[in-house]
Amino acid sequence: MDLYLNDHHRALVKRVRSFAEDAIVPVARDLDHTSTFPWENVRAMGEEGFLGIPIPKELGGQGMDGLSYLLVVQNLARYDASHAITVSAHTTLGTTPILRFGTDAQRKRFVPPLARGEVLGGFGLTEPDAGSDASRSRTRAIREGESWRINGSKIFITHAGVGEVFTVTAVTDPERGSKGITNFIVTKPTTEPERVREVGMGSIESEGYTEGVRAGKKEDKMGWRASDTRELLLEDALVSDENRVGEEGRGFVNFMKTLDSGRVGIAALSLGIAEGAVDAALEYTNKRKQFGRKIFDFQPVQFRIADLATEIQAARHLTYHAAWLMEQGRPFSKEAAMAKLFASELCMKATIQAVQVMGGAGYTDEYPVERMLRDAKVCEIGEGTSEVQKMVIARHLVREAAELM
Ligand code: COS
Repeated sequence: MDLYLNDHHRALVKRVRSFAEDAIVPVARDLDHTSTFPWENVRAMGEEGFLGIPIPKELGGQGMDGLSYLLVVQNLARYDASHAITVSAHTTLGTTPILRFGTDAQRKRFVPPLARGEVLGGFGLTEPDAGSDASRSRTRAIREGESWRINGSKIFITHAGVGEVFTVTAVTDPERGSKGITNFIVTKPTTEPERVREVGMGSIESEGYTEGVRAGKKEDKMGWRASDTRELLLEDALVSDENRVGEEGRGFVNFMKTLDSGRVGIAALSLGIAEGAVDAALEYTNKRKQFGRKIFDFQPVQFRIADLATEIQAARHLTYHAAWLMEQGRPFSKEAAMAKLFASELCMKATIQAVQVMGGAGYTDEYPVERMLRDAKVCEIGEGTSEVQKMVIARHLVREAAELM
């Protein structure tokens, strides 16, 4: 009996882990070294349905619950975080803003190819002067008849190169601060059309691309190296009002709501990295002998691993609880921030400790833990730094205390 998982969830976990062992483990090290986007595996994940888990079946998705989606992200990250963030950024950031806040016409036009994994999506919030302080957006949208002319630059955007469909924020009324920000869908061709053709993925070319939208330089990152991160440039991009997502002025709040779900996804991804690190440490310390016995038989090693396993269990409860609240339609912003804060800091700690108990071997690329350590760091940064999560939690605490008075 499991408080959270039913038989469908368990079967899905088995399927994801088997996919990861067959398709990801043999290539993860190489993809990381060469910082190569895993097109073959992305296509295969689309065929498995992993790129549209929580999207309704009638829109091309799998119609599964939010926990199923988190289990996919968590169990991919147990083997390779780049694959996990590709699924997570595509689903929560790339697809759900259109699903949740778009019109019927936008949903029918953009969601099915995204949910079937034929094209990749992303979202554009962060800018050179608007990171943690996300409402400081400078990207400007000016109305021109039935269209909007958008100028600005979005940075650190997952899939800005490989992807085709993006929901971005732009200031439509500079006088109104966070209430003057609006969301728009913009489209662009992928930067790797030959690879897309080779693996047999699709394109939304027939829907037309937004003129003036292009990808900038690819980032050379410390971790998540097989995931695509670039600048997304909007240079006199002319976007029809039909591509406005939600009401004018609702863009910031809608992105904050999207980030609440995204943060539970990063918590699941972090949890997966921590589990992967402990898996590797357990296996190695039970094989390697020093001073005439297995490293695992030294009590300090057992204590480290026992502490990590306990914290992993705590992270699992925080993450699945946030997912349960989300599924029930209850407020979960505070719980999402708590799960993300705790799980991301845990995966950093777990990967450092896994490298330590594995000694020299852990520090080489012969084992996956050095990659996991590099992959862990960004979990404390992306979709809101640990400091932002603490701001969110503290603001909720103040509000809750005021309600009690
Ligand atoms: N859900 C719904 N509404 C929300 C919300 C949420 N999670 N968070 C904020 N809002 C609303 C607020 O209620 C407020 O509306 P009212 O003025 O009507 O009350 C409005 O949005 C502005 O909120 P707030 O004043 O809290 O905004 P701040 O500028 O102070 O910013 C933080 C708050 C720091 C939490 C926000 O900017 C943030 O999350 N920053 C990090 C961004 C981030 O994660 N970037 C990474 C992107 S990588 S994909």
